[in-house]
Amino acid sequence: MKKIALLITLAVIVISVRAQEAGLPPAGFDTFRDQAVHGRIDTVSYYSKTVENTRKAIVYLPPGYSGQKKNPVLYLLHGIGGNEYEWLSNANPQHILDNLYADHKIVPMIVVMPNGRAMKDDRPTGNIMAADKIEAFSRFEKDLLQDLIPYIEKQYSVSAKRDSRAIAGLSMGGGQALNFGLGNLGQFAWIGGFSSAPNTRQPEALLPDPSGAKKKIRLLWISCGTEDNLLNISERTHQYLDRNQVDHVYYTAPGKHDFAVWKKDLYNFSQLLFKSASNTKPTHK
Ligand code: FER
Repeated sequence: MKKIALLITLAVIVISVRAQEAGLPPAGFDTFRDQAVHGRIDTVSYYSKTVENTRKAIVYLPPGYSGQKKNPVLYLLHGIGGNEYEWLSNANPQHILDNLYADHKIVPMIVVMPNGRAMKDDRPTGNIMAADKIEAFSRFEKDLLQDLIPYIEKQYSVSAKRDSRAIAGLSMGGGQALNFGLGNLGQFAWIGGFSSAPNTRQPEALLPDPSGAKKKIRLLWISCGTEDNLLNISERTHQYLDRNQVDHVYYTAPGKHDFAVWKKDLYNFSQLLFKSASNTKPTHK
């Protein structure tokens, strides 16, 4: 009996270690934990010269945010049918981040969830694939760089260095993150595309100077569910990066085009942010 119990225990340990290696989050990673310390959600409005309108964004402030210490910032972008609430409504990013923080697995960071459809009526209504709406996803580059980032850096206690600025997103937001991040390596050092959509630039346009970019990129993360119809976009980006010897994480795992995949992406990607290779321990505690 004891032997069987021991074997079962060992099997459970082996399976859970394997699961961690595969980047599978533990049960409860995305639910409110009573004993964990908690961050705070703000809704902000900023004036956009790009859109000539007031626009909204959701801001997650890490536990213990006081305005004393300068924080790094992750800009986290939504998909074609989403808006600034999409992550919050579907993924509990605040619980994922609070729990990771409580477990000393992430550096305290501000996470800004903007509306990436830079046009006057930025709601995902009507035909979300309409040309003017798709165009607005690309116009968001200017809004982000010239309107939103300056606002966030004025409003909050933020480290404004490129080494302290990350951009990631899902699907259309993944395409934006890769296009804007790799297109502005003077502004972003940590870049992630989750299940990136066809708005992702062709590899040669996305990264025309791989050897120059290599010196600046701190993290380039490309991920996609293996049952996602858009897998070819991530695959072509990954192959170009491999051909040009640009270090990157290519994470594919069973999954479709949905939040089950993107929650895992946030869980894994956020743990890599703002840490140096030689010091992968979180800086708090
Ligand atoms: C497309 C298929 C998917 C496309 C965009 C998407 C612009 C975006 C999906 C998403 O954001 O979830 O052909 O073209």
